[in-house]
Amino acid sequence: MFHATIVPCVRKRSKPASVTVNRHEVKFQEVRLYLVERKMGASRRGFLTQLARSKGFIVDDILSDDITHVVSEDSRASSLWEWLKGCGLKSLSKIQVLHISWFTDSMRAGRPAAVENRHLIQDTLPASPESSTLAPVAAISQYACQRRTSTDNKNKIFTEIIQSGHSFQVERILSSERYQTLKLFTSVFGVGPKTAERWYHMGLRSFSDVLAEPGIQLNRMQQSGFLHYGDISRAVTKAEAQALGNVIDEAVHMITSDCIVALTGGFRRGKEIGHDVDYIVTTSEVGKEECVLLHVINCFKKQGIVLYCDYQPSTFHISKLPCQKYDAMDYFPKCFLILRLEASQVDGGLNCAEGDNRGWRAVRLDLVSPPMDRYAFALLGWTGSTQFDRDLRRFARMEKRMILDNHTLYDKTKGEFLAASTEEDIFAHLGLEYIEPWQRNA
Ligand code: DCT
Ligand code: MG
Repeated sequence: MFHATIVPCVRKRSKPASVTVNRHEVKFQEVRLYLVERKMGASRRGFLTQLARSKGFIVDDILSDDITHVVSEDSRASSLWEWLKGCGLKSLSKIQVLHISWFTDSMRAGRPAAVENRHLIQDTLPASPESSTLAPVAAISQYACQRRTSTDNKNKIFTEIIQSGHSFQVERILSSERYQTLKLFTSVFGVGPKTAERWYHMGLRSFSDVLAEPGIQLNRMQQSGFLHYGDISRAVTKAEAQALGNVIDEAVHMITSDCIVALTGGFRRGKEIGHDVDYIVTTSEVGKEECVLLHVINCFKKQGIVLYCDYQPSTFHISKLPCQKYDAMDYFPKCFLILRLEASQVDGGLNCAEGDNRGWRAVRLDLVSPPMDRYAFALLGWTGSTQFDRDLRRFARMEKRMILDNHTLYDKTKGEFLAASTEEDIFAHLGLEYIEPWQRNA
């Protein structure tokens, strides 16, 4: 909430621009700014006001219906909008509510900058209790969790940027030797940005450079990454993901009928291809999930289909919650695998390189086993997309004072965990309209 002393009460201005404005030549009659003092502070507000006026902008000290642009340094949309709505303006919908970045862009340009999406501070408050929490159709919410993004309209905004002439700098970076080399190295399973950077600084530029360098000791993961590079850098199809589901089903049903095998990741979001396959494997008996996962891995090993296996036991403990680490891996037992998938198991055959008649291919598979009371959170997190998850967490933190991760949802205001047995429950706790998995392709 905004403090009463810094929030000027709204009065209909009887006179046009203030006296101070008249000391400067007004160049932009059609633009009238109001700078929100909260977060900005009185002295910075005074300085920015003078700066803008010296460049020919009209800046009013009082918020009124004459204002065209409200500029705020506080990006917490909900408290800003709560205050704006309480100001009794007649035509708030006509006012652009903008982040300070629009102001600095305008000062730099010496004229009002064109309003871009990134400048907007969207109204995230519901207009009335029963109304939709999705952003109005015309405005695009800054949060991916308030947008419905199917697989066919991914990256539309970025593509627009590219087409509208800002691509020059982007293209220069993308075509640089450093970028291309890092991209090549990080495409190997087990090679992260740090290792890629180290190899680049050693003067290495190709896989043969890396493999011929005596000073490099590849770990087990990287060895498998190079060994199966051709297969695991080729896309996995939906049919192959489903075939892996059957393989997991068979293994899991050998020990218990009380089990859940659920496809997550990109394929649950309706993608036709992916870089790997992600499944949740668990049981409704809390505490038994780790056994189920170990059993599945053992089954795979007995069948001779494990090409690589990195099992990570549970590090889950209630005292670690809520997890404050942003973007951290979750604590559930999980396993990163490379499996051998037979052509005969896949509807329509394998996605193989031309001329490849081995009759099998290597595929990356991730398995995670959350205890059943955490299932909804794990399913939501592992379904992604990564960007959707990030925005959902950011929305929870910034707009609701809640902490969301793959284990739980914690309400900081109430000081309590909010239980959920379905994804719908989680969206409801956050006051968001439910977004279907295939609409989470942000
Ligand atoms: N995820 C997570 N915690 C992490 C990393 C990822 O919860 N530390 C989630 C986000 C998406 C999901 O797991 C699956 O990850 P990926 O397989 O990397 O993403 P994807 O959307 O399935 O992409 P692809 O289709 O290329 O596999
Ligand atoms: Mg995936």
